[in-house]
Amino acid sequence: MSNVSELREQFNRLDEDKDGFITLAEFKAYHSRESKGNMNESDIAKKFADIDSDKDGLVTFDEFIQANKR
Ligand SMILES: [Ca+2]
Ligand SMILES: [Ca+2]
Repeated sequence: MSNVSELREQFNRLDEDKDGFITLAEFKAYHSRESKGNMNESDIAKKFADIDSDKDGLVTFDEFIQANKR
């Protein structure tokens, strides 16, 4: 179980331009780096859509926390 400060750190790593939102492009860049090519684009997009609960194409810190609570 991650605590909020760990999640914040992880969120900041994903949010490369530090605008407070994770875009699909940032999410893809992170996961293709981290998985070293083991995750394909559609898996990553699916995971992103799952976290983006209001489907506005941006993951906020709130959505990120909710997704990690499940
Ligand atoms: Ca961003
Ligand atoms: Ca969203």
